This record gives sequence, C-alpha cells and structure tokens, in this order.
Amino acid sequence: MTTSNADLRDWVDAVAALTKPARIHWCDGSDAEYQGLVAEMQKSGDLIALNQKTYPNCYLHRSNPSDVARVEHLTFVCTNDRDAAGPNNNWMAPTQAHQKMDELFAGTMQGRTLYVIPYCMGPIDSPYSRCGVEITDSAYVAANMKLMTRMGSAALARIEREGKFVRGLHSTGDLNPDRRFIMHFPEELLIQSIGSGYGGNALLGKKCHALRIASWQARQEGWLAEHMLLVEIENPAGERFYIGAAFPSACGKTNLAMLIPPESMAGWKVRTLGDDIAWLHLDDEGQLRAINPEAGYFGVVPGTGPATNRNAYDMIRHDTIFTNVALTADGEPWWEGKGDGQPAIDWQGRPHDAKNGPAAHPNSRFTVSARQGSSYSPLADDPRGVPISAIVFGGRRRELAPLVYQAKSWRHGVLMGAGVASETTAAATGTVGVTRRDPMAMKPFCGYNFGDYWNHWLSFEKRAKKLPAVFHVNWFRQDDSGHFLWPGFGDNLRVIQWITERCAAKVGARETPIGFLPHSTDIDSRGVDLKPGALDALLKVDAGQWRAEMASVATYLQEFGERLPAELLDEHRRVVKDLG
Ligand code: GTP
Ligand code: SPV
Ligand code: MN
Repeated sequence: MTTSNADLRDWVDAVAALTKPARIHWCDGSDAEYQGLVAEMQKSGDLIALNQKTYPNCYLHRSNPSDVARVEHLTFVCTNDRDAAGPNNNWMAPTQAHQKMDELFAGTMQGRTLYVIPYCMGPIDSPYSRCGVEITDSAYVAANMKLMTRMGSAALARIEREGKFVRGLHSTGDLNPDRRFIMHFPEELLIQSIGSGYGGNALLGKKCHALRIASWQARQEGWLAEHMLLVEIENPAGERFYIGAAFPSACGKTNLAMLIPPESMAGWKVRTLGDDIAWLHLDDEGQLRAINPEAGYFGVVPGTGPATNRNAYDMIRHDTIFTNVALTADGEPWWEGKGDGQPAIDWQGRPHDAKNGPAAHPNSRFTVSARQGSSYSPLADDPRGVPISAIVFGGRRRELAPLVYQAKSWRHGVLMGAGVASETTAAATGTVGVTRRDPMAMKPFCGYNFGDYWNHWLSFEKRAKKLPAVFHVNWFRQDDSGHFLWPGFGDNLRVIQWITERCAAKVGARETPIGFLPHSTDIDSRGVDLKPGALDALLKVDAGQWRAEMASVATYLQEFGERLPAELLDEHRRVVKDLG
C-alpha cells in the first residue's frame, strides 16, 4: 500500500531513511490487521492472552517499569518564539529540538517494522474533524490506535482529499528515560516522541495531537480543543442536556461520562459521548457544539468496580487491552477496587507481595472501543456534534472547593477555569497528592501560552449568541479523618441534576462572592448515604479561606505578565472585593 499524497509519501521515505526499519506496514484499520498485530505481539511477548473464557479477546501488556505514565518534564512545545509556548510549557528552540531528535531517531527502527497509521480525530465526515498520520515502530501503538481512533483506509482517503494532516513520529527507542522526549512543533503541525511506549507519550492522536497541536490550531481557527468528557443527560421529562466537563487526569471524567443513575433517580438517563477530549466549535447560529475526536477509551483501571462504574466494568470484559494490571491465578486481570478475585502476579510480573505496593499499577489502563459501552451514544458519530448546555470544571481538592458552584457570567467562568487547582495523580510521573494549579485541566496539554489561551476563551463572549453556563464541582472533599464527604460516582447525578435545572432556569441559588451555590434543600439527597452536616460542609464558602485562595490565584496569574487578559484581572478584583 502507498498513497497518492506526495507529502505523506515523501515523509514516510524520509523517516525510513533516517530510522532504517526492516519493513514498512501501511495500516488499513481492518479487523484482520488488528488480529495480526495481536498475534505478532503474543509471539514477541508484548501481549499476554488473558483468560479467554471469561475475558475473550482480552490481553495484558506490561510496559517497562520506568515507563508507566506521562512525563511532563520531558514534554516540550518547540515554537520559534519562546513566549508563544508560555510559562505553562517546557520550551526548546525548534532547530535545537530537531537536531536532538534527528540524532535520537537515527537508526532507531533497525530490525523493526515501521507502521504508518493514518487516523481521523472525529467522525470521518465531520467538518470539525482533523486527520493525522502516526509513524511508529510499536505494534502496541498500532493496535491501541485502532481501538481509540478512526484509523486506516477511510482516514487515508480523507487525507488524500484534503491534503492536510498532522504528522506524528514515534519510536519506543531504548526506553532509557535520559533519551525520552515528547516534542511538539505546532508551527509545523509535527509531533516527535521517542523513548516511551506508554499512553499519552506514544498514542500521538490523543494528548499530543487532539490537545497540544489542536489547541494551537483551534486558537488560529476560532474553536477550542479541551480536556473534557462529553455526556448527554436526559431528565424524566425527556429533556436533554449536553455537558462538557474538564477535570484533570485521573479526577473522574470517565466515571462521570459513564455514570449510572442512583436507584432513587428513576427516569434519568445518561449517555456517553466522550471521556477525555472535546473539540468545541461555534455553529452558524452562534451555538457552541462539541464532538469527541476519539473513538475509544484509554481509561484508569483501578477503582473500576461494579459499585463505582458498572458500565466500564462490563465494557472491559471483552476485546480490551489492559496495560499494567495484575493477574489472578486463573489468568484474569485484577486491580485494586475490582471487588472480587485475588492478585497472584503483580503488574511487573512478580508473585504478588503487598510489600511491593499495589498489585495493579495505580495508572494501569484499559484500551477499548467506545462502541462497546452500554451507555454509548450514537450521537458520538454525528458529524454536527452536540449543542453544549453547560461547561463544568473540577478538581481533586480535599479542602475549600465546594461540591458545586456556578459562575456569574462567561467571564467569571473563565476565571473559575483559570483558577482550577487539583491534587496531582499517578497519571503523570512525580509526586502524587500535591495541589497545583491546573487551569481548565489543561496544564499538561495546552500547546501555547495560557495568557493567550484565556484571551481566546474570553473572545467567545463576543462571538457566540448563547454561551453555556459554567460550573465548578469537587467530588473529593474530605473530613478531618480523611474520608470523602461526598459518596461520588452515581450520586454525582444529584449535582448534575442541579446543574441542568440551573441551565433551564428552574431552580434558585444562593449568591456568594465566588458564585451561585445550591440551597442544600435543592440537592436531592433522598437515599444517599451522607453523614449529618456533610451537605452543609460541602456547600460552605469560608470567606477567609477564599481570600487566601484568590491571593494565590493572583500570584499564579501574574506569571503570565503582559499576556494576561485585563478582563481576567478585573474579574478577579471583583471577586476579591465581594469577599470583603
Ligand atoms: P484520565 O483518563 O487520566 O484523564 O482520568 P479521568 O479524569 O477519566 O478519571 P477516572 O474517571 O478514570 O477516575 C480516576 C479515579 O478517580 C478512579 O480511580 C476513580 O475510581 C476515581 N473517581 C472517579 N469519580 C469519583 C468520585 O466521584 N468520587 C471518588 N471518591 N472517586 C472517584
Ligand atoms: C491523562 O493522563 O489525562 C490520560 C491518560 O487521559 S494519557 O493518555 O496517558 O494521557
Ligand atoms: Mn485525560
């Protein structure tokens, strides 16, 4: 196979000349091809078949123990002007980065297969979709891209029609963290990644393309590429609301996207459009519409149980690739929070011993096609996307941030998003549990200067006819003994209900300096397991603590100097003044 697109042909030839693969395989995206990749990886040991009776077509991949998460310190945005990348990114000059990467890629595919993976982010026939091609020497990457994107012949045909595509070059390299780099060249629509075979570092359609490069393109073209789940909420009256929610990595997007209503909320329906990334465009009527550029999930495994996320739990019973989970004696996958079975072998392939820590890696993942989920919404394939009613920001915060509050305006919503803070998780290497600013849950993913990004967000106020209401939620408040105050998971629908009622102007609110909060009687708490006083604690706004928080937000925003929009500072002053 080859292509009529000369740019693509030339690029594949140039990469092959540099990396010296033994053979080249153009991916067509067929099921037969997928089976072939799986068979080849079973031979090489990259995949281990799980119990095929209880987990048909499921496989385990163990990544190198030094390569189990995104590596933010090794991820760079390489723009000609350093300020274009901003203080929120690591930066390297493009010439220097190219030189470094050319050296690292030289001969790196010797004896290996070079896979050419054409893919389309978004429905093949959507004007909002964008194509890319990933070149990789990893069969694991090719198989994951098949499950997670619209990959193969149809994507290639669109590329040949449009002529434009994002280029992503990946090699597993020698996995030495000293020679691991994830480089983005937004001005060239180019990604180069070497030295990691893991998730967001290697599946270049996801964070590298659909967020870092796409956010850059989105700013130029007037749309938004966001780290958001997309979910449809239908109330018992049959009214539908589409919500985009941005929470940092491992802070509950997949779970909210696949939520199962609690028993006491009969008649509510939740349908999943996306669990990680949304692209938002203004349509001809000035309404914000969103598509999910992905077609599958790379989800956090630990904590996925019958009581927390039964949809995902059932979805990953077949045709799933597991990465870094443990094994039971029967060859079934096992993880903390699974609810049954016992680990025999840990994620590194050693006999399980609690002294070595959790049996499954805390950032172990499942890869699965989205269509397999029972809550899957066919609208995920609608080229027009869905009209967004509400944007929800959130973070993992033991203290301070209430269960839910609503911004007073779009501008206030942008400030709310810019001030998001969250405790770090196992999704990236580094210390877990440290609270840091993660604006719009995009700290690791915005491909340009946050100052310009907030300006771009603010610009929608002038360009849109009707903008979504903006909210902030926090499922992770704890009491003094470290227990979660809110049960979370399915019960989060109680909060979503309030959000939909606010969107439909059906419920009142308590106005505070930080935004509108629910009256505690407006959160339906029938049948929910809450300690006495918990709801009041969850909905409390402590002015003193919030004054300190706003001071910390100001310090953070100052880092962006002249690029910080004046409107954001004005809004900040307004909140501070109201706090007294
Ligand atoms: P990424 O894929 O890294 O972007 O993560 P995500 O935002 O999709 O997070 P996910 O839904 O996978 O949840 C991450 C972890 O948080 C899992 O272990 C969940 O079980 C847990 N979690 C999700 N929702 C809740 C909640 O409402 N309450 C509590 N306490 N934990 C939750
Ligand atoms: C995240 O870290 O936000 C993820 C997983 O969704 S990864 O694909 O590794 O980025
Ligand atoms: Mn994510």
